[in-house]
Amino acid sequence: MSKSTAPNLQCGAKLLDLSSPVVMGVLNVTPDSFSDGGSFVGLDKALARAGDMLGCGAAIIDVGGESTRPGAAPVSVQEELDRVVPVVEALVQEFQCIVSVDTSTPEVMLAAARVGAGLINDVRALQRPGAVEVVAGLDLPVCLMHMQGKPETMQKNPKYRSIEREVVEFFVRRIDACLSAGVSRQRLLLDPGFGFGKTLEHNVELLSGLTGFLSLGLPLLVGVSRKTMIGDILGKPVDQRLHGSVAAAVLAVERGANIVRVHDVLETVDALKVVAAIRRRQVSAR
Ligand code: 8Y7
Repeated sequence: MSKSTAPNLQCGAKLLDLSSPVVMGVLNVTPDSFSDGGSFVGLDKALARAGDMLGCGAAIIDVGGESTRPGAAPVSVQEELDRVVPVVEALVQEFQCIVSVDTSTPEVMLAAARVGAGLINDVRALQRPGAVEVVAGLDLPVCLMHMQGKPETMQKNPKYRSIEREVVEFFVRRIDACLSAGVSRQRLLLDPGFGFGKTLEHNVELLSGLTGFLSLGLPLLVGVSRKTMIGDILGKPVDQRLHGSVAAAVLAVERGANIVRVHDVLETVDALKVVAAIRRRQVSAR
């Protein structure tokens, strides 16, 4: 078992306790989101969905307005702002939770921070022009995710000499870029980016060897929920990947993940409560 050594994370005005693993609930606000068909585009629906996930025990709501699914239509800065910022603002006002913004766009990072976002989740690890500078001017943590290639083409024959080594090398480069720009180490989280320029074998190797990333000394975020890797293992479509996703989340936490990004909050929170009870070697109903 890997014991978490992650400290608390200051997320703007709120403190995220990472002494035990927490669940981040996915809130897509795209019209083309693959697993919820864009059914949460309206503000009311987004708030209701977030409220459900918080009631089920999510600690963070991750709001995303850009689909990174291969072949997804690109979104303009203005459109992303229009989709994301009102939802972030409403969530911050309505709920006592940490709102994460899933974006690579500096303008969206800035606008979301201004309305109270507590975390930046960037699948491009602040590589868009201006992103690292904008984050340096904010006081928020940021998740640096690994991706090989670009969303449009990343699943066309991804190749690595050694995936674990290459992902670590990427993390080291991006951590250095952040430190150079004035983003302190205490603000960084890492994510190997399951499914982002990776075959099934690559994903399995990464999850199996997740403890290898702990040596970087930063909190780990993992997103495997409903992904193709689960579907490929099971031979099942996206609406039948719940149990496989929960199993993968449990294994990620057991290997040291501090945050798991999921669609199915209730089921994942229950599974992690059982994990926590076994870790404490005591059982208590709560
Ligand atoms: C991840 C993510 C997605 C992930 C982090 C999906 C936005 C695809 N996946 N962010 N975003 N990690 N940090 O299937 O694995 O949810 S979008």
